[in-house]
Amino acid sequence: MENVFVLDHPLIQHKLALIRDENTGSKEFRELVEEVAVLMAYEATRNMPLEETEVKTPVGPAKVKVLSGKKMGIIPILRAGLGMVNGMLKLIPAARVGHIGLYRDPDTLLPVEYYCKLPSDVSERELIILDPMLATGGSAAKAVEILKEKGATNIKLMCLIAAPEGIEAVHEKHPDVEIYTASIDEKLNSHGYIVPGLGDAGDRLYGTK
Ligand code: U5P
Repeated sequence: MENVFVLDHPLIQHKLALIRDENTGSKEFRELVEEVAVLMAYEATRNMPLEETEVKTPVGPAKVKVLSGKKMGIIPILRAGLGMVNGMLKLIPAARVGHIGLYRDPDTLLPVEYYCKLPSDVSERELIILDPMLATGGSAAKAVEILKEKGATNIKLMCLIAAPEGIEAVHEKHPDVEIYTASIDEKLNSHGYIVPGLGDAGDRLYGTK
């Protein structure tokens, strides 16, 4: 599949197994989601551009490579996306964080924006949208649309688990968006939940139901 990257690092897969387990409580669930986000950030930043410079070690000058100062933005979709923010920031501390709040209209089933606060220079940043679950893809596609309306051209999407339907829905409208996921699951059920998935990510993170 083009522009879809399944991150199959053993640590990511092991932690995802624990995250899926219904016996994993909220405290552990939150910790694991944060840890997986660190590992996924490591994988998704593999192609960040470097530039050469020089530092002086105690022994002498050394030619070194440093990040070429590409500006990053992390965009969690409220509320489940919040669970991945701190993990991402551990590896990319200089990233700005923008928040997009979406809910699903019960009649039309379409995502409706209720909150949006983004860095002012979002069009110059490399953006990573966070939502643990890419289910119907409605939320993610809407978030991409909001960011593109503000001039963003470089957008990635990071989720723990994706449904084939969600990947298709996002790429139908936005084939340029790279999708990073730890697993592509079987399907959606009639309620829009990913099967087997992990349940409702927001509820499991925050202990609501
Ligand atoms: N969601 C879950 N678990 C699922 C499916 C969806 O928590 O099995 C959440 C996602 O985190 C997302 C929202 O924020 O429901 C709607 O997803 P989507 O159908 O717009 O992709």
